[in-house]
Formats: sequence, structure tokens, C-alpha cells
Amino acid sequence: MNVLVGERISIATFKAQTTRHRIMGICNTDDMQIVFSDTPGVLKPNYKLQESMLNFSNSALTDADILLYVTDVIETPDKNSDFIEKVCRQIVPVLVLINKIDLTNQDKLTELVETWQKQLPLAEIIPISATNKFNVDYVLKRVKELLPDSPPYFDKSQWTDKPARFFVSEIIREKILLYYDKEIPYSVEVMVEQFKEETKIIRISAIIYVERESQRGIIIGKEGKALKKVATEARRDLERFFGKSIYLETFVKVDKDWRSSEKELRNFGYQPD
Ligand SMILES: Nc1nc2c(ncn2[C@@H]2O[C@H](COP(=O)(O)OP(=O)(O)O)[C@@H](O)[C@H]2O)c(=O)[nH]1
Ligand SMILES: [Mg+2]
Repeated sequence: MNVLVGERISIATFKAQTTRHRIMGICNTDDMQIVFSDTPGVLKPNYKLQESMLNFSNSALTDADILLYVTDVIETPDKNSDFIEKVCRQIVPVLVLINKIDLTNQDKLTELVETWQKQLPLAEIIPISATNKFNVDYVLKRVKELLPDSPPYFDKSQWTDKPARFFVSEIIREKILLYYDKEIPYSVEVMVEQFKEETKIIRISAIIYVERESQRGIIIGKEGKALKKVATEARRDLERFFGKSIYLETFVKVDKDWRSSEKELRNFGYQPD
């Protein structure tokens, strides 16, 4: 989505389940508006947070005019067979984007395209490379051709549906996904307590929630070094994102088993009120 919209909206890391929400990236031109809606990857939920994540993905199936199913050269259609069956039943046009073709060769790719085409006979299969921007223009062209006539859904100056605070917590979470192992990134939620914009500086204070006391220690690290690295890197990205100086304070708190708590998930914006 970032490549299609031309802005860095959705955080991206090498780890699975980086995206937890449904995030809109809006592409405005003189004669049209495309609202891209990035969703979490599809998975079988193991805990309540993942149930909410799957709900976000399913909701896109009910209101999109075009479905872009993004897979890559490593995945095969059997991985998400339940979801693909739902995709099969779509009335709207489906484009299957096989991403990361920079990592494969022509023969393997041809075979993979055939596999997908068999699985989804009505879909259009498009090999792309987001990294090399290969075929991304073609995807945009197809989307334009397939879009129905409609007045714009959003103000033409708007480029996302999420508020500034959301991007702050996502950028901090991205650094946590990058710098910590195993369960840590998945046990973390970031809440922005204060976001105060002044003329030259934005003052931000954020709380990093973890599920257990032991995780708190890991996040902070020896002499606070680990957390300091996260905060420094996040601040650098935030300054780029907002184009202003950033003052960033971070705190770490334990919120026991928040991923399994209905109430906390609502608090953190994963479920409707
Ligand atoms: N080689 C290669 N890697 C890519 C390409 N597009 C994305 N990636 C990498 O794939 C990883 C997952 O990307 P992300 O956007 O988080 O995928 P998501 O899990 O589907 O949301 C990141 O490390 C990206 O840098 C591509 O075209 N080629
Ligand atoms: Mg993602």
C-alpha cells in the first residue's frame, strides 16, 4: 500500500503480523480518489487480539469495490485456504498481486501464476515487486479502470483515516518489532498519552504496555539502553514523518494479558465501542 499511495502509512517489517489494524491510504488526483485499505494478514486466531485482526481483514471483504489480495513468491494458495474460499465468492473484481518477484525466476513464477489462476479462475493474477516498483503502475492502472463512479468518500486533502497519534504509536511499535525477539513485539501495545503540537516542536509522551513484569525488564534493557535505542530511532522517524522537532518521552507499564482481554482491546482501539 505504501508504494501504491506514495506515502509511508503502514509500518512494514520482516516479521509476520506487523499490521494489526485496518489502515486507509488515500490517493487523490484531479479526477479521482482511490481509498486503499491495508489490513492485517489472514491467520487462524490464537488469542483475542488476533480475532480482532481477522475481523479487520474480513470487514474489507464486505465493503471494498476491488479486492487486492497480496501474496508473495514464497506463499502458495493452500496457506490461507479458508480465506481464499471467501475471496472466491467475491462479486467485486479480484486482483491477486504476487509480490517479491525479485526473489524468484521466470519458470517458478510462471508455475506459481498458474497455481493461483487455477485456485481463483476469475481473478487477474499480477506479478509485482514493491521493492523495485515493478508493475506497480500497472496495478494502479487496473484499479483506475475497475473503480466504479462515485463521489469521493473523503475530503480531497486527506491522505489517511487515522489521526496523528496512531502513527506515533505505530512508529514506536515498528522499532519494537525490529529490535526485540520472540514474543516481545507481539506482547506490546503503545498508547500515546500526550501529543502537544507547538510551533516548532511536538511534545509526545507514550506508554509501552507489556503483558508481564519480565517483559518490562527486557524492553528497558540493561541500564535502559534498549529502550533508549527504540526511543531515539522512533524520534528520528517521527521528525521525518511530521517534519518538526520531536520531544519524546516513553514509559513502560505492565497490563497483564491485555491481548486476551475484551476490555483492554476495546481500550486500545481493536474493537468497536
Ligand atoms: N524482496 C522483496 N521484499 C519485499 C517486497 N515488498 C515487501 N518486502 C519485504 O517484505 C517484508 C514484509 O512487508 P510488509 O509490508 O510488512 O508485509 P505484510 O506482512 O504483508 O504487511 C518487509 O521486510 C518488506 O521489506 C518486494 O517486492 N521484494
Ligand atoms: Mg502489513
